[in-house]
Parts: sequence; structure tokens; C-alpha cells
Amino acid sequence: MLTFHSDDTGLRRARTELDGGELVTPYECPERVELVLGRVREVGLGEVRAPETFGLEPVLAVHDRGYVDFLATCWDDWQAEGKRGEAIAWMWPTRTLRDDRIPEHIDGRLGHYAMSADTAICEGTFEAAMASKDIALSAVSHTLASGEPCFGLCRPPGHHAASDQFGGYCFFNNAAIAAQHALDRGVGRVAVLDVDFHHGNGTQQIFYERDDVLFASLHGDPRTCFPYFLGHADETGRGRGEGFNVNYPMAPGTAFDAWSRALDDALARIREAGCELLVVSLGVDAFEHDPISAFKLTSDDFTALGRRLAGLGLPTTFLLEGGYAVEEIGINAVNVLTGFEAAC
Ligand code: OKS
Ligand code: ZN
Repeated sequence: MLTFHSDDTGLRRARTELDGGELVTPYECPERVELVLGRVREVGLGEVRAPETFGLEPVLAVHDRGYVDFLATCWDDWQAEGKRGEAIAWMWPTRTLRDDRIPEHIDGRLGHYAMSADTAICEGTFEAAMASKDIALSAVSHTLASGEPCFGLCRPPGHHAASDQFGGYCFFNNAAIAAQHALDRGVGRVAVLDVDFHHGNGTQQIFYERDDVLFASLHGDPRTCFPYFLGHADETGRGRGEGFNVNYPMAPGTAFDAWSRALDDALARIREAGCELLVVSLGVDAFEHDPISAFKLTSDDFTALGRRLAGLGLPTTFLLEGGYAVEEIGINAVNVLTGFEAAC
């Protein structure tokens, strides 16, 4: 299987993440990509290729222009204020305030465009996000052109990024950008299957009122898991999108037997919907030893996941999302890919 990778994903190396009331070194770090790339080479998965550059047009097909401009200029605007730390949102237009005017001050703009305070914007963040979406676009383009599965070693991840909000370590929604690109190239309906431990709130929001993308997500129940405010089972889509959003919230501690029953249901839904392309939001933080997640999948379970995905028989693009247990992230991500290939 072909892998797309770029060293430019390492241009973002944030120093701070608000976690438990402390500023810690972020879990979402450049070493993640190096570990997965190392494993790709170790097992001889296939060629590793640099992405092409696609510019902003496919980004603007799913993201708001003001949001993209904000991401492009945030770090400079923040520094121009003489701030010493990284750019972290600290006030939001919450339920008792107005959100119909975007403030001018960078603190206010951060509050408008941020979903959460975990994700600091630092030097190189925009450039890394650009590389990440180019990896996703290159990977889906390869799948479309060849029919072959392809792996995009995206970083930063994307599935929490909504049309005009960042957070949960995500800036551009790589999977949504790739899915929309496929539609714009003539694919009739795309399935985005999100197997990351966390609900893909951004992908859900982007496609919630549409029937050309089926979004299915297996994740920790938002009653107790990030992102807390989206991802319930009764979120089924709106308008013509009704029935094209499927959430499988599961309790912390869920292991592969129950998890894979939800998976099989999601796969049946994808089959019934007549999807022509599968984009997998491949987070591997459902792993039993992930430091910030609570499911109990083993490394062998990720191989089994790959096998089951192959059973769909669809052209498939895998895009890396979360996964933080540094040592095993490479093994688990690549297990999905080798499991998939072995079953094709
Ligand atoms: C706060 C941690 C917030 C969790 C972010 C989850 C990121 C992720 N310190 N999304 O898939 O893995
Ligand atoms: Zn995650």
C-alpha cells in the first residue's frame, strides 16, 4: 500500500496543552508521525511518497474563508500583541453571550474560532495543517485514480475541526476535505468511517445536512468523553442528511467484542447506502494502553479491524487521526493496513 508522508507535518511542535489545569507537553507531537513511518518501513508496507500541493480551493470547499484566514494569520496576530506564550483561547461566546459578531482582538477571535482550550496555536501550525490536508488529498486522489487503497500519514489530525472551528488537536478536517474532493471528482456517495476513540464532531457538523456523505463514528460516549457536546446516538442527520449520520457511543472499557458489533453495523449501513468510496478516519487511540482514551482494543484487534474493512470491497483511503501510546501507535496503525491488504 502506498503511503503519503511529509516532513512538513513536523513544522508544528506546540509546547503547551492545557491538561488537568496544567500546561503540559502536547500528546499530539511530531514523533507520532515518525513512529508510524518507522513501522510502515519496518513491515515493508510499500512506497512512501511526498504529497502534491493542492492549494486552498479544496479546503474552502468545506471550511469557512474567515476561519482559514484566521488560521493563516493567528500566530502573527498573537505575537504582534506581545504575548509570551502560545495562542490559547480563554473566552468563548457561550450560551449567555452573542456570537453574531466576530471580535477584532485576537483573544476574541480565538474564542470565536476555537472549540476547546487544549489546542494551542504556535509557529508552523498553519504550515503543518496545510501539509496534512495535502497528504489527505494526495492519498484520496491516488485511490480515485488507481482504485488502490492508500494511507495518508496526516498530522495534525482533522476530525474535530468543524467548518469554522479548531480544537482537539485539529485545524483542517482532512477526512472531510478528502471526501469532498472525491465528490467534486465525480464520486456519487462517500462513506467516512471514524474509528478514533473520540467522536468526529467536525466531520459530523460539516456533512450533517447532506446525503452525499455517510458519516459513521465509533467512540467514547460523550456523557463522559471528549468532545462531550456532540456524538450521541440520536444525532442522525438533518433535512436531506437525515439517516446519513450514525453514531455509536460506547462506554469506557469497551473491548473488541462489543466494539466490533458496532463496527459491523456501521459497515452494513455503508453497504446499504451504496457508497462508492470509503475514507477511514484512522485514529488508533481505541488502543487499551492509550494514555488519554478508555477503550480496550489490542494490537491484534487492529489487524482484525483492517480485515473487516476490506470486506466492504470499496476503494479505501486511510487517514491518520489520533493515537498517543507512543510505542504502539505505529504497530496499531500499520496493523489495520496489513490486515486490510491481507484480506483483499
Ligand atoms: C485535553 C485533552 C483533550 C482530548 C483531545 C482528544 C484528541 C483526539 N488535555 N481526538 O481524536 O485524540
Ligand atoms: Zn482521538
